[in-house]
Amino acid sequence: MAENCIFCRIVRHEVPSKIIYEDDCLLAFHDINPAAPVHFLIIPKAHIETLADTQLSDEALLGKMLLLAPKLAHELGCENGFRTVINTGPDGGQEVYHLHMHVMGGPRPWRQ
Ligand code: DGP
Repeated sequence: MAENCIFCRIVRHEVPSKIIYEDDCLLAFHDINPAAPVHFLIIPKAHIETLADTQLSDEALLGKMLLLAPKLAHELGCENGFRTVINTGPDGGQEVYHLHMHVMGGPRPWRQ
């Protein structure tokens, strides 16, 4: 856990968020600035800064993140598909340095 990381603070329930899903290793919550009618983030509870920092030992965690995306997208009504995005590093446009997967869906057009 990183003391001042906004997503670690959401994991600790210190900062309010609209939580969709929580288990022992993952948290999913609605993005504060949605780019699509459905836009949520899936994060590991552990503070991993970027996808580029993951190790072979994170294989199961990354698999769980990917498997959770279609399950939650379906539950939130994304019947016609969805987009998954993991921004990584400055050139990837990453703003929050706690690994997160964007899941976006719903009727188009979207903002992005
Ligand atoms: P990026 O690092 O560019 O992949 O995107 C970070 C996303 O995190 C951005 O879409 C907005 C979202 N976000 C940033 N701060 C908060 C917050 O405090 N609460 C929520 N729910 N989302 C946040």
